[in-house]
Amino acid sequence: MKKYLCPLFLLLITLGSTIVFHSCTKVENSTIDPLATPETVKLFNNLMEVSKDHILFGHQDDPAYGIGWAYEPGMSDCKLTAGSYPAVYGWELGGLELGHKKNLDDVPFDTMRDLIVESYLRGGVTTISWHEYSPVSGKDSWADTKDTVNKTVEAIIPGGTHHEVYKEHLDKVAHFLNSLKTEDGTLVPVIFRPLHENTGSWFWWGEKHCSELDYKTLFQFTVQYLKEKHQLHHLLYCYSPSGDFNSEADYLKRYPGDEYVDILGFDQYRIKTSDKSGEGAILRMGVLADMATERNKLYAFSETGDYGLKTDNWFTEHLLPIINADEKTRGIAYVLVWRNEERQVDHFFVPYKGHEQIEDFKKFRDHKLILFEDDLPIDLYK
Ligand code: BMA
Repeated sequence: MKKYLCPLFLLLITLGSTIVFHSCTKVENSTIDPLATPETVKLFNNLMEVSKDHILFGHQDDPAYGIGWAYEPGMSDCKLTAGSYPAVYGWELGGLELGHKKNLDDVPFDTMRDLIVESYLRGGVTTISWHEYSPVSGKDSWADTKDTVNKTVEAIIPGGTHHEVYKEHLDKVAHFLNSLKTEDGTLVPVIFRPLHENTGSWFWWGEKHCSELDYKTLFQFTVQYLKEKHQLHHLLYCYSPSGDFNSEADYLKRYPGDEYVDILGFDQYRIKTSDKSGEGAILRMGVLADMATERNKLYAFSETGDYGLKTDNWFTEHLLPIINADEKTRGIAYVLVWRNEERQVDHFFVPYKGHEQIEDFKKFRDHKLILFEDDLPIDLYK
């Protein structure tokens, strides 16, 4: 290639994957977006590489608040107990689509943005979920899902009565995602995980509330709209149903398709080595490993946790043996536990200052398989 072309950042499309030339370095782009930013492509490729030997550890809302503190710069329950920030940070958008200044868990979006940029500059990874309020009823994700069939999905896909409202919600999400920039204008890559736990029926996009086809249409529309209408090219998409599938065929039922997913995930709580839940999680990671390998994708344990850490040594005697069970489980890119919320009983998932399981959590971090932010062996964005 001629030298003068290098700074122009050329894109060449080959059979299914893209080669990106950035500062004269050839980089394979295997994400679903041929226009993915260099940092996003690097993140994907580096996670592919790092996940051969390691699993990144993640925590929801980690630097925002914990048990006994909130919004204090530099704080983190992971840092206070295990000695480092987590390598992956989970964030949540619910409420943004209604124009709220804070999300449904009271996290101000302006603070979230700052914390996301700061963690990116330290080398951490951002993943974002979205408990969207129904574009039809305006009620939260869980409303009208128990003894009734919630028809939101069919109303918001193209041609539906509330499609325009859904687009307005997505416009707000796109605007926020597009604001995640460093001072020099670099967009922070985000693992976006919309419409999660869809094979349960506790959210309006759950299994009971929409057909397989309508769910897939909604997921596909969401990706296309953000990518094409909003030209967002710093997203990796994660599909993460609930931990209730037992085979590839099960997983594929509502899977939106290889063109729409970068990371195959699943959510499963309360896993233990001592009962069937652990075996189930191992089996699921195996299913994802095979599917991901065949498709050249990443796979992740997108949410897990032991509510209120009631199980002794949960990190080293349950989570670790499960994710360390075999070659396939060890190939997951990251495992993320949920938030430390003191306003709910038993709603914390990593130990906090003074908690009895700190030693166990430190031992977990010390295992060579596990990476917190300070343990990352390479810059994931270079
Ligand atoms: C759930 C709980 C809720 C929260 C929601 C979105 O698992 O933590 O309290 O509102 O996630 O973060």
